[in-house]
Amino acid sequence: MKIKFPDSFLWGGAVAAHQVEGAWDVDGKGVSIADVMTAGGNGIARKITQGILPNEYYPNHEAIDFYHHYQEDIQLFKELGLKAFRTSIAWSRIFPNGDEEQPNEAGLAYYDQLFDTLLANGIEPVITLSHFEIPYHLYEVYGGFTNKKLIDFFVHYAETVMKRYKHKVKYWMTFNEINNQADGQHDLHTWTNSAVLLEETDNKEEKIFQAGLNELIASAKVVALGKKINPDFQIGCMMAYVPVYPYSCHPDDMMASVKVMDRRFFYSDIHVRGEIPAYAVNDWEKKGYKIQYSQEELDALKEGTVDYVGFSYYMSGAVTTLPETKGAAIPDYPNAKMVNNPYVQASDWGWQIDPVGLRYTLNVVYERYQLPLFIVENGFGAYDKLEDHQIHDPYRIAYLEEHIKQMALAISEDGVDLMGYTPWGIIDIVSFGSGEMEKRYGFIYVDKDNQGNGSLKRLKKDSFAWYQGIIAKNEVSV
Ligand code: P53
Repeated sequence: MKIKFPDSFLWGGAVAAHQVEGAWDVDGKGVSIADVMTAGGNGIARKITQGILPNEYYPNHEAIDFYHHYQEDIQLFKELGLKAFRTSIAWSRIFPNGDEEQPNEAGLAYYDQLFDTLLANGIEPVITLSHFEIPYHLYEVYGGFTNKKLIDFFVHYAETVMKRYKHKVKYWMTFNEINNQADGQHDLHTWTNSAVLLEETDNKEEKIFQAGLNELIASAKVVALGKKINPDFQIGCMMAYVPVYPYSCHPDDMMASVKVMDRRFFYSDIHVRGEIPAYAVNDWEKKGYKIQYSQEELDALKEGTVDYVGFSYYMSGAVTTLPETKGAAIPDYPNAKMVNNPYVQASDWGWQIDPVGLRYTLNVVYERYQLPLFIVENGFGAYDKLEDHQIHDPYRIAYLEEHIKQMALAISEDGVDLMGYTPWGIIDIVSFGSGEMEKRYGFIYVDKDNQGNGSLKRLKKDSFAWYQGIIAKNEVSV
């Protein structure tokens, strides 16, 4: 059967400023938390250094130099037929330290030109305010988002850009994948979500709940303010949804999956409902956590609920309590562990490929919130081979096609209200998790390797023409 997408469906592509722009110290930009992350590798963690060290390689400093290539890149996006392009504003281009009163005009002017170029080519900008790019100074001086001062700094930054681009940008998101930090154990996520580095002696979970709640308060304030700046703004949250299935039908496995999922839903529950969920309040009380919030902040949460739920979807997971299975421990649920799902395959980076999990997620989230949904990231990171100036990437086409089919089924069979789809890394970019260039997602290849060598030349992959066809037809066969 053929399924048609709504005429208004936003087919697009997504990136983040720090993963594409480069020009890390150009036109007055300050150092961001992404600028002190070295290159890791497949299975090798990136290092977070104290300041910029002379003998380290920082892949985001140049990235794919989108800062100077955006004109030609946008021509390729236009040729693809994109209706929307999701990127972020690098906070430290606008406020180099994050705590200034006055913004940096050169940074503001850059995004004027970027948005003007997109609009002139019929492409709607979809903008994330904080995509792992907090000014480094806000870590050095204030210790990141565990400090309530960052709420005001973020609101000031958001107000500045929302006023400046009020006639250019309609779709906004506040904090990218705010729930990555949910388990609080990994430096990578507490750092990139919150500019926080925890000590072994810290109660990691308590601190990361505090940072997350502060971000949720900041986000709600920005939603309310944004609506005053322009009532037509659509302001959403941005979640990483990784559905975690019960590995078996043992009732304890089912319960473990609910618990693990709630820990990640915590963030969108607040974004959407404007209140701290009972399961969290109960948990904090039992553990004796002293999470700080005032009545004024609770009112702000209520007043600034989001218009839509934006999310990324790459993979699913599974959890079990069965003693005979091996898996990774979950700090909060001593009897449960994360295990591989024997029914799905994984990518070269171990990400489990599960298109039906996307339909499942669309259903569960739509039922939970009854708000429009927007898939703002989905894609397949893979090693591509350049042969004779061509890149044949049938694996990427297969991954995306299967996910798009499930998305179509969620719309037509399940009645889900889906605004659009902006696959991740429309053009090859620096991987967030590993810092590699060779974990590629793009429909457009960029000639650059993991060590930073290459001409930065752009080249269309096979997936380019395939995606162009999907957008032009605006329908799929399932
Ligand atoms: P890379 C975990 C689960 C799902 C998405 O990731 C995630 C993560 C974090 O590792 O991150 C998002 O580049 C993120 C992007 C990122 C993209 O997924 O590690 O929003 O910035 O590039 C893909 O393969």
